[in-house]
Amino acid sequence: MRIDVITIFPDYLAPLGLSLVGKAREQGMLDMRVHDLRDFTHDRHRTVDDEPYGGGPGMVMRPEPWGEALDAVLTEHADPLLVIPTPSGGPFTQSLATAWAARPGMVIACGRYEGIDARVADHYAAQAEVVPVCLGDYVLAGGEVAALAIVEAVTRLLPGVVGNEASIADDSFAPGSMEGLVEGPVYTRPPEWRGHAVPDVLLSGDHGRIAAWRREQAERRTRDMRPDLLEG
Ligand code: 6GU
Repeated sequence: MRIDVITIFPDYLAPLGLSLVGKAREQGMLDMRVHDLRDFTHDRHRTVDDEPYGGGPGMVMRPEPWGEALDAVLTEHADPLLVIPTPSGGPFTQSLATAWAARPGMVIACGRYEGIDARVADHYAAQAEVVPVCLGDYVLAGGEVAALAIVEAVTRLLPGVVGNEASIADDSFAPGSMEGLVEGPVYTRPPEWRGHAVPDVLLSGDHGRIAAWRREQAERRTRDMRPDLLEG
């Protein structure tokens, strides 16, 4: 899979050289390239933003550098997908991650939170699938942290990236796992730590009882932490 990230803070994406994503890149399963938006400016100050038309606080990203960067990068993609992290996007979910992992690639356009001139998304909708996405109900200073999350969520679903394929099928939010529930608690050795014992059932060897217990724990945890998932 090919992923291009365009940002004014290329160093923000450095963690994508580490761990699972870094390994996927080394092994050739992921071709990820980070581009500095300022390389697509032409003025002495490498300007990327300006005051909002209509007034108001903050700055808006000018369309010209985005146009030059996206013209250069999107043409490298066969079936172009343009992802725009923004607090005004639709929710980024496991089902989007799964759909995107099956595509040849994507371009992620990181703006500052006041946003990119809206004509950019409109313009590229004629030649790409343009998807504004949001991670959750809070405001980040820019799209870079969201790009990290999106790249990691998608990359770990690529065939051969996570060692244990079963651990993907079992994910909270994975379709079919414990449908619509978050995972309950997990334990490893030692059987007792600082006076806290591992629940007996997990040491029983009775796979039926263990599965039933895990299901009940997942339901309890979902009720406590994510009651929103139980509606409907
Ligand atoms: Cl995707 N972008 C920004 N700037 N803030 C966010 C977000 C994205 N998701 C949650 N907060």
